[in-house]
Amino acid sequence: MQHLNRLGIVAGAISFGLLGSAVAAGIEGAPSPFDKGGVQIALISYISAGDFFQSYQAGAQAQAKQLGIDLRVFPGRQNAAEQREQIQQAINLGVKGIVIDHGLPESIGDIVQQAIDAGIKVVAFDVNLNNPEIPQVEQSDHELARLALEQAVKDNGSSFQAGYAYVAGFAPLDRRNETWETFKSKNPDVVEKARFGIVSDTTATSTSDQAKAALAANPKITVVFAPYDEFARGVKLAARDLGIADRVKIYSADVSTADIQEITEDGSPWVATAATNPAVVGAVSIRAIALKVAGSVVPRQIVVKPALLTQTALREAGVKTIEDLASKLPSFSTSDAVTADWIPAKLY
Ligand code: SR1
Repeated sequence: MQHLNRLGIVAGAISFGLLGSAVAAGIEGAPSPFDKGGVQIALISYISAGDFFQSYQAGAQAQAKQLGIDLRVFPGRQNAAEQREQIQQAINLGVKGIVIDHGLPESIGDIVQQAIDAGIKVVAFDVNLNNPEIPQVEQSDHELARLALEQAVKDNGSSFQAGYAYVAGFAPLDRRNETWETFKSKNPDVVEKARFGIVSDTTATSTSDQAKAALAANPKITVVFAPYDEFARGVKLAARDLGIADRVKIYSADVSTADIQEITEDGSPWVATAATNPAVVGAVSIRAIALKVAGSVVPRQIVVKPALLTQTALREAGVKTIEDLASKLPSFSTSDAVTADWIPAKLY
């Protein structure tokens, strides 16, 4: 009966969108259970659309493979109920650890607690579950926003009308928003004239529609702070459609090969972004959960530091892809967060 139940659960997991898994051998000299290999870990995302999250997942998969982890990847599809269901599936599968990648704390807090009560280790990336048992990986969002805004002042001075893309409720956007609020209070001649943004499975195009209306209604906006690459993509589209790409400058977060192409193309209004390498953040998340499962002490807050990437610097260095960036900026391809001598940490 138990066997039948288990089969039923696995079939359910597949129908709810389990993406895949890879099993590898154990690591000699690693602590249990990594000495044997095939340790089941679930990566459960809230957002599965967009370059950042695809690259994050690829980095997580690469690091999992190096650790002999059988990684079960559940794509969230921006659906809180589905993410909750997937956490339940992971509990039923009997995984040793779960990485929760984004999400809405109010819809998953209790089910995550059930996982912990069942002895499953949990690590969160960019979702505040307010639980001392759960380390949180983040990209130093305050610093990331500060880097982008300092560049905005360097380029435009400290007196300008601004547009701002923001959706409340996502931990990284909320942290970046704190920096934006502080920045405005320190720079009273920076006036936020319009605020917009949508997080959905079509974030860029939906945000673009809103940005278009905001920019058309506020023709004196010269700077847009759009601290998520899908937002920046949407604002860029809007500026192009309105024919104002030459008088608006966009400052963002995140980077991908597609973003680099959009930033460096002729006449692009997207002039700077502050970013980590999302693949490295994915790898760090897997290392954190591996250390938790191995019984090691893991810090409560795990930070991957961002770098500022300007249009000028990318063009001058001839950077066309994330791989170019990683080879020209070695700190971009690695992080020394949560490592151990038994963990291979080189992704490239
Ligand atoms: C809706 S939250 C989007 C952000 O999550 C990650 O932290 C990325 O940096 C992205 O900007």
